[in-house]
Parts: sequence; C-alpha cells; structure tokens
Amino acid sequence: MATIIDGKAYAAKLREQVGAEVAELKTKHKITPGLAVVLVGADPASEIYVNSKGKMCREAGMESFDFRMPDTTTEAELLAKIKALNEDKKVNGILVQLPLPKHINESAVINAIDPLKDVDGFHVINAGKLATGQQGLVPCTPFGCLLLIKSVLGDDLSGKNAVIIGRSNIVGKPMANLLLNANCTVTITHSRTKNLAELCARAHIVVAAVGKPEMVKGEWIKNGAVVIDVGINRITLSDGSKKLVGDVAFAEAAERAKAITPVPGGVGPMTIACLLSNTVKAACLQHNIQPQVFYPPYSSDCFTISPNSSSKPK
Ligand code: NAP
Ligand code: LUD
Repeated sequence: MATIIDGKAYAAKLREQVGAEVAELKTKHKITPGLAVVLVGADPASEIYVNSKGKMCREAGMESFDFRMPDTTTEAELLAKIKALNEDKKVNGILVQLPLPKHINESAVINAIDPLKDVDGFHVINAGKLATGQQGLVPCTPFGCLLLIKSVLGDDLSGKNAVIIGRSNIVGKPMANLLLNANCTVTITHSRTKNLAELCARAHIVVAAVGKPEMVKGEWIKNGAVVIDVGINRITLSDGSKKLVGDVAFAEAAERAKAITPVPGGVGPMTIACLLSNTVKAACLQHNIQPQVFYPPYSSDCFTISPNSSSKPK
C-alpha cells in the first residue's frame, strides 16, 4: 500500500518557514511583503481559494490586499487596476484569480503584470525563464508538486521517467519544465495522446492535471511509482451528496504506488503555501535581498518526510 503524501502538513511546514523569513525581513530590512489578489466575478470555488490565500498570507505575517470586481468589469478596467498595483510599492505580488469572465483576454491581463510581481509565474517572461532554465518566479501548483515528489524520492530525480497528463500553461507545461530541469525524462500527454495507459505504465512519476474525475486507473500505474493528483473535481454521488475527487482513482492507484497525494489535502494546500513563498521571493528580488526558502536551488533538503519536525531551512 502506498504512503499517502500529507500535502496539508507539508504546506503548513512551508508556511511556517515562510513566516520565519517574513519576520526576518521585517526586523532586518523593515519590509513587510504584500500580496494583492484580484477576483473578477463571484465563482464560488474561486472565492474559497481567494479567501484562503488572503487568510494564509496574513497568518504568515504578510499584508494582503483583496480586490473584488464585478463580472461586468471590462478588460480596460482590469488592466487599469493592474497598472495601479504594478506602481504600488506596498504590493510585492499580484495574482489575478483564473478563470476570468469570457469577455476578458487572459493572456493580455497576465502579461500586463510586472514580471517581478508575477507570483503566479504565468507571465510569458517567467514562463520563458523556466523553459530556458533561468531563475524566475515559478507557477505555484507545479512547484508544490515538485516539492512533494522530492519529499518522497529525494532531491536527485535524474533519469526518472515522468509522465504528465495535461498540457495547460498553468500546470502541465511548467510541471514538465521543472521535471526536465531536474533531469527527468519527461512525457507530456493530452487529449490527443494515444496509448496513455501504456505510457503511464513506464512512469516512475505520474502527475495528473486533467480535470476529469478518477480518469487515471490503478492498472495504469507502475508498481512503486509516485502519483501526484492535481485534479479538483466536485462530483455528485447517487445519494445527492457532493464530494471532491481528483483525476486519479485513488484507492486503486494506492494499491500499486509507492506514494500518492490525496484530494483534498494533497496538492491544493501546497499551491497556496508556494504562493506565499513566491511573494517573499518577489519582495526579496525587488529589494535586492537573497531569498532563503527554496531559492535557489529548488532543494527539498529542509523539507523532510516527517512533517512534524521543526527544522529550519538550510
Ligand atoms: P485545463 O487547462 O483544462 O487542461 C486540462 C488538460 O487535460 C488539457 O491539456 C487537456 O488536453 C488534457 N485532457 C483532457 N482530457 C484528457 C484525456 N481524456 N486524456 C488526456 N488528457 C486530457 O486544466 P488545468 O488548469 O491544467 O487543471 C487541471 C485540473 O487540475 C483541474 O481539475 C483543476 O481544477 C485542477 N487544478 C488544481 C490546482 C491545485 O492547486 N490543486 C491548481 C490548478 C488546477 P488538451 O490540451 O488536448 O485539451
Ligand atoms: N488562478 C489558481 N485558479 C484556480 N484545495 C488555485 C487551487 C487551492 N491565478 C490563479 O489557486 O494558483 C492559481 N492562480 N488556482 N487553485 C486552482 C487554480 C487559479 C485549488 C485548490 C486549492 C488552490 C485547495 O486548497 C483544497 C485541497 O485540495 O485540499 C480543497 C479546497 C477545495 O474546495 O478545493
């Protein structure tokens, strides 16, 4: 039976380390990192994530600036908001929660964010830096996945076969680049991929980011693989109750995997913890200070398998 990777506990530990770095930035440099989160519209799931981002930001000792805009907001109005946040010295990180209403061009909005404040790592400059192996801000979800993978396999992932299911700009592609930079042999798969089950069967690492409930079957998984389930799907059971499930058939996959992330309590909490870490990183970069938490290299050696140990980052 697989070890269940406790993303919630790892995320709490990472937030604790971020909090310690924030405290040091305040005392040594008189800087309080600030994160601005912009939500356009009232999607219930987005509201939950955005509230949680603000709360955890404040708990880590940072400033949180919340902006709620109606779903009738025009692209020009949103771009004007971003311009103001780019110019605001108290704001070190800017995040525009996705998805945006259909009438707004997402890339135009993302690319209007100052790349040094782009704590989502979605700006084309940060995407390009990641793709060419240069330091930049890295997307939170795949970065969290990498840390969870390293918590199981250690820092050296050289030569591992990694199969990523999904090729979105926010998860699949940056995940592939992170694992490629870590010397894995990476296969990116998507809706047109043939023989997905056979490709998965050769993978030491499987990352599923599809958005299809329990699509990845236990029999696709190689014995001893590490399985990271990014999917968040809200399904309705036959008795009418609602349940959150991932993209992986968890019980089946857990019979073969070495380690597997649950949904909820796996990748989701890591996304938010990595956002806080990116905000501190951004504040440091803007003030020419060397950041500490996971920067560089993307080491997990301060992030031991025991989530309860209180070791400080090295
Ligand atoms: P997305 O933009 O919808 O991309 C989904 C990807 O899955 C696409 O590349 C698509 O292929 C591929 N796909 C669809 N059906 C497939 C199939 N039958 N076989 C193989 N590939 C298939 O989604 P996303 O934004 O990456 O998110 C994926 C999931 O992760 C969602 O459930 C989302 O809610 C969740 N998520 C969770 C977090 C977190 O923090 N836990 C963060 C972000 C996203 P094509 O490119 O060919 O269409
Ligand atoms: N947009 C994200 N849109 C959606 N789950 C998140 C997320 C926490 N610009 C921008 O935060 O990084 C983003 N940047 N995203 N997501 C998804 C994606 C965005 C998803 C789940 C969770 C963030 C989370 O904490 C909990 C868990 O898995 O344990 C469960 C809570 C729940 O109801 O999903």
